[in-house]
Amino acid sequence: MIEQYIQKKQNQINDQFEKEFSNLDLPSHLHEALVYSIQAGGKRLRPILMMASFEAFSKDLNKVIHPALALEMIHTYSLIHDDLPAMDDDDFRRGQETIHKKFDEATAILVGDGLLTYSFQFVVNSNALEAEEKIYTIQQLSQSSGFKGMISGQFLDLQAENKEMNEQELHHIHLLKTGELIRASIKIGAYLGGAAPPQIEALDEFGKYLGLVFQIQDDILDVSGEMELIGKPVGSDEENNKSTYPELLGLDQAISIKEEYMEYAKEKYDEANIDEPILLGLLNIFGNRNA
Ligand code: GRG
Repeated sequence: MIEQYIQKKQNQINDQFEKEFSNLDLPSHLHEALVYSIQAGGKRLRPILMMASFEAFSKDLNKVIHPALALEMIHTYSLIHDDLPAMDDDDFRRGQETIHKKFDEATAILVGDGLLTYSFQFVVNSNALEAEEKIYTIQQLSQSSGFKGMISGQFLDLQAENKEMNEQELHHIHLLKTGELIRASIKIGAYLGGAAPPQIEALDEFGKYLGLVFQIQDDILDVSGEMELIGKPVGSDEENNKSTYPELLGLDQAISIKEEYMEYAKEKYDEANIDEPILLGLLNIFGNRNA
């Protein structure tokens, strides 16, 4: 049931992207790179969370579709820039060549910049949103992806490469780099759906911990995959230069922290007092996913 929900939302998101981007009047090389980046797939986790949070309070999807796509554009831009040689220098993403490999570096930078700015234009141009709703959405999107969120998270993460980090520092980086955008997706969805302020507050906390759970599970999957491949105990991979929970505390402790956060997120979900169980199902799926 939850798997069907995810599939349905992924289809809605992909169809809408196709509709919005296929006829954009852009220089052909830039357009090709933009379409390549947005059609590469990806789980569409953040827009799905925003839609699910919205649907806990309202069913008129017209209102949330543009903010949801805007959030996915910001996420896609962050991945494109993260893959650049100046950052993580990756050749593959989502099972295909990264934009700077397939096209060139300048195009990758510009597609990333374009996606970020277009995301805000997208929200502003939506016919389904009131002025106040546009301001709220843009405030949340810009804060979570900007200096107070993902940018500082990414900066601290790059700075910490090859350095020892303690649990508190790692928690802080996870919150900023991954957590804030996921948190914003839940918060925007609830607000646009018409949630009451105490419900938004409880779901904000739910989103914060869901983001942490997602990142820890990502690290757990990385380590388990690596260890399976090379048959070494956790923590012995000298080539891995980024700190993660499994590296810092060992796999068992990382799993128990993830489970503790999942419990806390569930408590906050209960506090929000909503009937719709989809968000809770998404927490379970993303916390226990194996890919
Ligand atoms: C360059 C400003 C800037 C920020 C980069 C998102 C990010 C910040 C870096 C990507 C590296 C990374 C592993 C981040 C952790 C968050 C994460 C697991 C991102 C991948 O998100 P998924 O799994 O990706 O939702 P898909 O491809 O499914 O969309």
